Order: sequence, then C-alpha cells, then structure tokens
Amino acid sequence: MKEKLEAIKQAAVEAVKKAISEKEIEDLRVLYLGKKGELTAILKQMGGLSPEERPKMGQLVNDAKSYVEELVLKKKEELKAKATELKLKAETIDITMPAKTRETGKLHPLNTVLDDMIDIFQSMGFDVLDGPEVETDHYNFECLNVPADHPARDMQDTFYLGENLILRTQTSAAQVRTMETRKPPIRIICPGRVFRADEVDATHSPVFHQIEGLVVDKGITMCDLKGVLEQFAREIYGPETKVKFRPSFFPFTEPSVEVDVTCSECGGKGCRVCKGSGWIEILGAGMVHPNVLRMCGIDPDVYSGFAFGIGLDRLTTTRYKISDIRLLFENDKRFLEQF
Ligand code: 2U9
Repeated sequence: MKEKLEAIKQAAVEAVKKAISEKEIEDLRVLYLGKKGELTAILKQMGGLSPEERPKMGQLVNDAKSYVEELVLKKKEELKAKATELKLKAETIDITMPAKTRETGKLHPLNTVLDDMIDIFQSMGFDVLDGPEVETDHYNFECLNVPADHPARDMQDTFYLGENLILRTQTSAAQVRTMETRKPPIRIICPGRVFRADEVDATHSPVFHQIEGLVVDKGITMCDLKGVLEQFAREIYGPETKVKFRPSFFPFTEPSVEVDVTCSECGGKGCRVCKGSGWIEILGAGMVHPNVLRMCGIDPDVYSGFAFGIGLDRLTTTRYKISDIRLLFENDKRFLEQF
C-alpha cells in the first residue's frame, strides 16, 4: 500500500509539474485530492490494515495529500502570475513609437481674402447674402438695365443653359432679388462664383469670384460711396493707401466710377506690377441707375443707392504674388499647402 501511495504521489507531482494552464491544474486537483480523488480513495482502503499500521499509514496519506495540495496551490499561483504577466505585456503601449500624424486642412487663399473682406463690410453694417448661380435673363440682365443689344448678352460672352436661363455673369441678380423682397434701408454684400465665356489664360478664367455690394436708403449720395470704399481700401491695403476715383460707365450705375489704389508693390513710384502707373484698379462702383431701382420696385424719387463690384481672384493673386489665376482652381495640393 505504501508503494501504491508513493506511486500515486509521484504521478501527481509529475502531472502538476507539467501542467501549463489553470484549468489543467484544477482538473488535477480534483483527480488526486477531490472527494473521489485517488489520494482520498486510498484512505478508504485502510480497513484491511492492522490497528498498529492504520495510524502510521493514515499519517503517510495525509502527508502525501498536504504535499500535493501545496504543490497544486504553488503551481496555480505560478500560472496565474504568468498569465497576468503575458496580459500586461500584450497591453503595453510603446511610448517610443512615433505618433500618427494627421494632416490639417487650410483655408483656400480665395477664402482667406473673402473672409477678410466680409469682416470689413460686416463691421460697416453690411449683411451677407447669396443667390442662385443659375439665373434668368430677367434678373441677370433685364433688371440691371443691360439692353438687349448689349455685347454682354451675346452667346460669345455668356453661358446660356436655355433661351432665358444662364449662368450668372455677376452676383447682382441676388441683390435685385433682395430689393424685391426687402424694404430700404438695404446694406448688403453678395459674394459668389460668376461665369463668363472667356478664353482661359494666366489672367482670365470662365469661372471667377466677385463680391458685390449694394446700399439703398433715403439720401444716399456719392459721398457715402466714397467713404465706404475708401475705408475698405485702407483696411485691405493699409492706412497709408491713396484711393483714386475715375469716371467710368456701367449700364446699372450712373454716374459710374472705377477705383484705383496706390500700388502696394512700389508704393506709387511705378513698377512692373502696376505697369509703371503707380496705381492698381481694384473695383468698379456707382450710384444705382434709377431704371434699376424702378425695375426692382423702389421709387427713385424717394430712394437712392450706390453699388460696387470687386473681383476677388485678382485681389488674391496680387496679395499672394500668384503668377497665374488658373492655380486658384486646380486644387493642386502642392500649391495650396503654401498658404
Ligand atoms: C445692383 C445694381 C448695381 C454692381 C457693380 C461693378 C460696378 C463692377 C466689376 C468688378 C470687377 C465686375 O468682377 S468684375 O469684373 N464690377 O465694376 N459692379 S457696379 O452694381 C450693381 C449691383 C447690383 C442691383
């Protein structure tokens, strides 16, 4: 019996040593030490022993059980510690690894310039509005006093989508729509894309951007026009900038002017940028033609107004010294990343 006990003990010790999982060790505990386990079973066989041998054998079985029990416990703890170590290793964050970089988007230079312009006009009390890019002949030409035989109406100059449907050639139509629905005082700017059937080159694109403004109220004069546009020019080009108003002609304004500022490149001395004149043209403007007011349902005997139109693309190319207007529309990342 002693040998049998020793054999069971040895088998248990070997099995426990080899166990590699907590589940395996628990199964071994049940197999050897459980109620029906092999070491428990041997106690039950002691009935055949003499009364002197019984306590000795009992002591030996109990010693063997304690020995295996302790071994199982130790192994269990060992395996648990190993599992925890493996888990921690798997979850370790390598703080020396370089972080994933995320590219940040930037504003397109046109939008930077537009935002600056909107800020300036909003600070002077203008609201910002927009309108449809597809317009009718009525809103784009008729209401703006552009006569039927005006070259701008020619298919050579305007994109026609149907007999009376066109891609707007200026954002003025949005202002006409406003005059139809709002009562004066009106003080609005309308930025947006406009379209003209131009040949494409370094300074011309069939799609370009404008910001047009309109002020209508009682008693608006050329002085208001000058004050607002001088303020705008100085905010954009700096307080030392000189502003010049030259007579011009547009069908929708009378009188009309074109506005020049001292060349920011040479300060007015004359250079390659201003073609030696010392001046750069930045916008067109004028007092809203009485016909336009009338067609928009506003009585020109009671109200007057001024309007202006600024080309955004040229302002952007001169500010950032961009040599070709087409770069603004190509969305080439190598170009855009520079701003
Ligand atoms: C209404 C009445 C009049 C808008 C105006 C200009 C003068 C002008 C050009 C600037 C550069 C177009 O982008 S550009 O080529 N525009 O010179 N625009 S007055 O006049 C209006 C607008 C709306 C109801």
